[in-house]
Amino acid sequence: MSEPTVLSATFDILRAHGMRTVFGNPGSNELPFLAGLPEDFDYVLGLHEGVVTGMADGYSQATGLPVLVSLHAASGSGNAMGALTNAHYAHSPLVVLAGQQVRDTVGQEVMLSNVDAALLPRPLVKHAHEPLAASDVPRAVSHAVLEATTQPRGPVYLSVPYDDWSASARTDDTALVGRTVRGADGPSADLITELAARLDAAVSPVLVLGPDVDVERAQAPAVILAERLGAPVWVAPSPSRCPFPTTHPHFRGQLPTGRNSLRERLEGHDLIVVIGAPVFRYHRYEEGRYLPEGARLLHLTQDPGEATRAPVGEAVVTPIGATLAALADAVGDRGDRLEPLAAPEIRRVDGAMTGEEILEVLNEQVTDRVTYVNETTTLDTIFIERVHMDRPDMYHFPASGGLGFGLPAAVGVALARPDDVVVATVGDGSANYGLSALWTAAQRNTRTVFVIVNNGTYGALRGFAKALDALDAPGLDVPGIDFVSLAHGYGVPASTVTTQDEFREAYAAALAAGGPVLIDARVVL
Ligand code: TZD
Ligand code: CA
Repeated sequence: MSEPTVLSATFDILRAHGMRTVFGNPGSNELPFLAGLPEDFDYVLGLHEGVVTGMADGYSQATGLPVLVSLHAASGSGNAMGALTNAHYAHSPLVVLAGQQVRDTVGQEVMLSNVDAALLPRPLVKHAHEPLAASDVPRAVSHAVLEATTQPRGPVYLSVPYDDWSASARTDDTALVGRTVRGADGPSADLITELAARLDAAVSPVLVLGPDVDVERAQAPAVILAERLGAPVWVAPSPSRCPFPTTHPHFRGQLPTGRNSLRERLEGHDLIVVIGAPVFRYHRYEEGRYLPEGARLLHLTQDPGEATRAPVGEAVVTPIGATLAALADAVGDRGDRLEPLAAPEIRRVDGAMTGEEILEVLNEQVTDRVTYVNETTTLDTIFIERVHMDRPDMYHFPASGGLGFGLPAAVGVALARPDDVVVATVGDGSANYGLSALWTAAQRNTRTVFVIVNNGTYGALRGFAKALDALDAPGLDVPGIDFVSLAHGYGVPASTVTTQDEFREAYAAALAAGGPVLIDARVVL
């Protein structure tokens, strides 16, 4: 066997962490790394770094594993920054490996030097580094992966000069392969007893659940907790995942993103228990108080940053899954069960299709092998309220609101779950930020149904323009985009539909297809 090199030691570490699927877009600096890629690794090429990173984000969310992203120097990293905002707020453990020029030429700023590499991706990564010597690269790779996967999880960044890869590895680098990092203990018996007593003492508790409940696969204990408390359940604003079955009778919907409208929904409750979400991820600015009169807020999160920056409430930093499971057991059963809300009216317009009618068809044709990726900014709130999702891990939305996640993440989820169908409902505006993911979908023949919810405009911005008295703003419409031709250009079969019946038929065929299909669904705003 040949002497271990920095490169071979790196692949051993990646393999030990289950990181054999690499998403990338290459350049000269990365070629020495890529040329050594072992046969059991799979390099998934994306044509733009935002798409590469979005695919990796989807793949990581669907597998729960850290994922290596190979990017080209500063320019490739720069292109990935928008997608990194989503990975950051989704707590996705992406390990971004950026290729650097030859170590001793970076100071001269030769072409494709990544000057001040560790500074570049801040503040979107929790850790950024460029090792000071080739011999430190394997340790730095191990460090980066452990940092990404330790709570709060999130993307990290490592810049490696390309002449480092062929250097000899240190003998004790082999020990890096077995390293793990665990948090301190889970929730203590004392903590659970104290929290359960607070919940039992509340007259009218309400649960507000966030994406980390879904990340931790803790929907089942959340259901038990809600039932035993007789408590309604809301999804915290701007959710990137769906933490509670939307078909459950206690489900009340998604909290709005403005202070006043949110507070009004929680009126009448004396204890608001927020689990696995920030308090709160507001979007629309409304001057007003955070909580209803007399209400207390208890915040259970595993992100110390979420805990420290919240404007109200009492926070406990604790693992969400274990805490929910213990609390579900510990609280008393009040015997109160809630009636489900009445089904909402579906808006219909003569001779045209509405977005709500699209969601209706998703419900008609749902199977237990569907995952949704949604990036329709006018349907974002009602998607969770209306679409029947009775399984965990069934819904993704860009976690920071940074568009360009939908199409790439759908491809990433589909690559991670080849037996499922991923349905990506994406606005006609949003689609353009990640369009070239269609190419990877075609090349990999992923089972993805891309539904372009096409209203010809940046619909959400029209709503904001009204609220902000900025209706004269230019650049709000996006007419003249031929998605069918674009899809064909990337190798994806596509058609246009203009009525709900046409959509119903096209959608059924797309679900049954063995590969990617795009439906350009024309809707009225
Ligand atoms: N650029 C990026 C990367 N992210 C963003 N969030 C925006 C711009 C701003 N933006 C929004 O926040 S919503 C939106 C934009 C441009 C309109 C999206 O239009 P759409 O969806 O066609 O995808 P709707 O349903 O018509 O709103
Ligand atoms: Ca639109």
